[in-house]
Amino acid sequence: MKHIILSLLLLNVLALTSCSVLVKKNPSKLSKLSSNQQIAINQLGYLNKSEKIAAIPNVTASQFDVINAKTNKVVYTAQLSAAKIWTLSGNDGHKLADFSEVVTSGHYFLRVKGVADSSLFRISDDVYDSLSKAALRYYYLNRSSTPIEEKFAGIYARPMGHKDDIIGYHPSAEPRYKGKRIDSQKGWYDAGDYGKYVVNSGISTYTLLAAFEHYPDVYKKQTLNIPESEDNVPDIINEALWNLEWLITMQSDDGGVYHKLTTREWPGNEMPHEDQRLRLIIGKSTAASLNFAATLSMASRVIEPYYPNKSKQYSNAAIKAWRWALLNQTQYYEQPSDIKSGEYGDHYLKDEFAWAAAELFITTKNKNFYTIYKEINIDYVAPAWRNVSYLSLSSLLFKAKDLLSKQEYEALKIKQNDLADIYLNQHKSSPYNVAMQKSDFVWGSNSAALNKAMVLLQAAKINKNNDHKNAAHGLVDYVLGRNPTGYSFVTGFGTKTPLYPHHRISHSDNVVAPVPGMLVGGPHSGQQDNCNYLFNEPAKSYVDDWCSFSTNEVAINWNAPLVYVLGALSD
Ligand code: 9MR
Repeated sequence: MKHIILSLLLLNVLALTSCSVLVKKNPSKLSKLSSNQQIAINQLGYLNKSEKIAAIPNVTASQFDVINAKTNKVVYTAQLSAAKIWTLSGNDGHKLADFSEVVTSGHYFLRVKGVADSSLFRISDDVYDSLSKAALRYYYLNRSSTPIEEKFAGIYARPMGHKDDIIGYHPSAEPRYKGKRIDSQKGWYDAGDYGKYVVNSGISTYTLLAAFEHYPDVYKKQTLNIPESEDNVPDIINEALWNLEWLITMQSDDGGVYHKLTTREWPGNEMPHEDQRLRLIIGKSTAASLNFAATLSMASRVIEPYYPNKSKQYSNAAIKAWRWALLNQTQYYEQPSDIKSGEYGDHYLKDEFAWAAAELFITTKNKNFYTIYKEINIDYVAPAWRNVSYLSLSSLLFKAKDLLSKQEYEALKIKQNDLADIYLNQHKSSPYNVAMQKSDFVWGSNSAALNKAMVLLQAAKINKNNDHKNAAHGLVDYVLGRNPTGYSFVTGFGTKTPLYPHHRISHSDNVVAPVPGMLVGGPHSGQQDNCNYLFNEPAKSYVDDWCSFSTNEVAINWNAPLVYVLGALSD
């Protein structure tokens, strides 16, 4: 019952009606997941022409029906697959139902003898539209240094948190600035905490801007109802700019870039405006400088038509950061003993050097950067905050065709296709039809899924290969409900969604429903928190509880591939 009420509330929330609100959240009550007895579908629905798969509990029945919910008539009947076991989710087994042949828009459900009907789902080419907006609006709702206004945020309005105009320097950042203060406003909160971290901000901002750079028509049409929506700049760029304007403040006058801006300890479980602890600029690192160089360089070319002066400022700043990194190649971030906030430490920076070199090459057109890039000679895997090698490949394929010889360009294309093929093979050989391997069930596994989907969709676009698109769909289905937990992992989107994410704002805002459009980290076999997990299998090691920062937190670098993938699918 509570679930139905919450779903209705969420509908209101999404429509931004200001219904009077509500009661303080109760602490989470764990309930044994019963997904093994339920049909698992993509709870948002399926695009008209996409592959359509559902996972059925291991019943004896051998066929399934697709039923039109309006007419109650069976529109499609087919054989279930043989029983399969995905060991990453246990040994109960399941069967797959493939109803890709149903392409007519409408509301449907699945019926299989021996198990409850599936929940309703839609087939339509707009099934992802509202999520695509909400996933981007998450960034607005998590802005620092500004009040979040009711006319844009409805029930999620809140007073300004962290003006960040008087920030101290930790000795690890700039000893010569002891006692000085810096203005470091704007930016997004990283995750469930209120820190701002350059390394993670970089990849997140890049991914949003890449969505625009690769699919401009999708985002030129999209309005998000954010304060800048009335101007003539696409909203995704305006949103990215909020963080870029913070990032630019993190550069020291010598060109190096500070690692992060946080409090010494984690903030309390309180709203942003209630967190009055002193915030500090902490560390200066090669990783942050390179990440900054890559992101600002890329941003400079994307915003150029809209903000020419800023564009110039960003590209100069990027070059300055690159030069500093060349002179300080191993200034790794080491967490000072008095600091408890997130570390984002990384001692392997070949990929960061390569990414920055590639972006500087594309933006400045100076081929020396490409020579450096080639000399670094990196391997590519789906991106993550710690491994950004693939971002260079992606940018070069989309933006450097005219700057490279045919041979050079083709060589990059093959590398990209090879990587996409690895994920395609994982998809095809997976008993669950999803390209998720044991090693993907890390902290933030849902972003591992969506970053793989991004690689696959780029391959599909570049090589016009529909198989790659299907494999990407498999991963999107997985995140939105066709998985062994039965959750759609995005707050407010699906029939069973996280209600208690590790997100301080949602935890303390007195609104029952969490901020919508946030992707939670997802199953993580490490179980690196002290929560009560009901399952140990990697694909089921998830708990919808505030305490689970290692499976139920949200983060800007996790939502970014969600934004990208949904945009790419609507292209
Ligand atoms: O996403 C990060 C993950 O890869 C690390 O394993 C984890 C532990 O160091 O930290 C994650 O990032 C967190 C960051 O340190 C602080 N803000 C919240 C981030 C998401 O949990």
